[in-house]
Amino acid sequence: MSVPLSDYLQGCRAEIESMLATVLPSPPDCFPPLADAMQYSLLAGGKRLRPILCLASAEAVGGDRTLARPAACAIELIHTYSLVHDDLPAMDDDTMRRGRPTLHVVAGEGMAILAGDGLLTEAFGVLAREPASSDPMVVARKLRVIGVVSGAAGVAGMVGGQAIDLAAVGTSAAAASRLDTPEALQAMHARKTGALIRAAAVAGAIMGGGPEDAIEAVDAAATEFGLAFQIVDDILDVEGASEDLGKTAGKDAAAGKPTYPALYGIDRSRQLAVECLDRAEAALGRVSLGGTRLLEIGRWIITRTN
Ligand code: GRG
Repeated sequence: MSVPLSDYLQGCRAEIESMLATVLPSPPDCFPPLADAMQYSLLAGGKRLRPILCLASAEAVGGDRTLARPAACAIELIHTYSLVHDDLPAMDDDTMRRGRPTLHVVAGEGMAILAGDGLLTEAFGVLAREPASSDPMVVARKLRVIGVVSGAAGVAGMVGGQAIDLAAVGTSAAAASRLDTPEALQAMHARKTGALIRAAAVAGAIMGGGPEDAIEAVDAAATEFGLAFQIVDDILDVEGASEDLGKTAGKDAAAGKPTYPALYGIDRSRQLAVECLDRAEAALGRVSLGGTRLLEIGRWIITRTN
């Protein structure tokens, strides 16, 4: 009998938190203020959705989740860097994240930029080094995961999505109109938020040694999870309270950003998120794998309140 989802999430989080606490270089290898800045953002909580998805995907394909743990943590480092940079005055200019003042508020903009750079770079060091093994099979999986993660984090993924989003913010009608169709909005989010969520699941399935059809099914399901995550994020920006979210609520509307609730209304947006889950279920059902936990995580994504 499998454990309830809440216990499962708690177990994954404990595993991830203990690795995150030791994964970054510390003094004397790292300049102390830089080490403090990286730790400040990395160890500030957060749902740890991406690493959990990574571990659960390794298990869903019948693999050992400990092999996926370094990739899970590396992806959380990359996610944290993206939040630090996104919060900068030059981007979203936010003062609250994960229930704390944002890094640039406490450490200054320069140090926040460097901490983000450090988190991103160290993530690839972790992916290359761990799990430490000379087994050619493990080495080949690690190399493939490095390709998947760099693709998702880079210009064809998160960085590219952020650039498209940034270019659509402005006073000109031309800028605003760049994201005002459902297709354009979805394509931007698939890169900006979806790509890393997808990469987390695919990395787990690869490290877990899944067969190709299982990796593809996990990829298809995680693509739906990524979209559902963004739809719910937009809904929470309208309905959530800043204290629950740990970040400033209502920013999208205040900035006049195109969002799912703005395009479809709240009820239809909720329905769209449920439809993502249905498609994820269908994708996982096409191959025989232990996808039940992944679907539970999908349900958590659409019912979450922060
Ligand atoms: C700066 C290159 C660069 C990219 C930034 C993802 C992103 C790209 C910025 C984040 C902006 C944002 C708030 C997007 C909404 C979706 C999102 C990624 C929310 C934060 O992720 P959660 O909810 O955060 O998983 P926690 O704190 O729980 O890890």
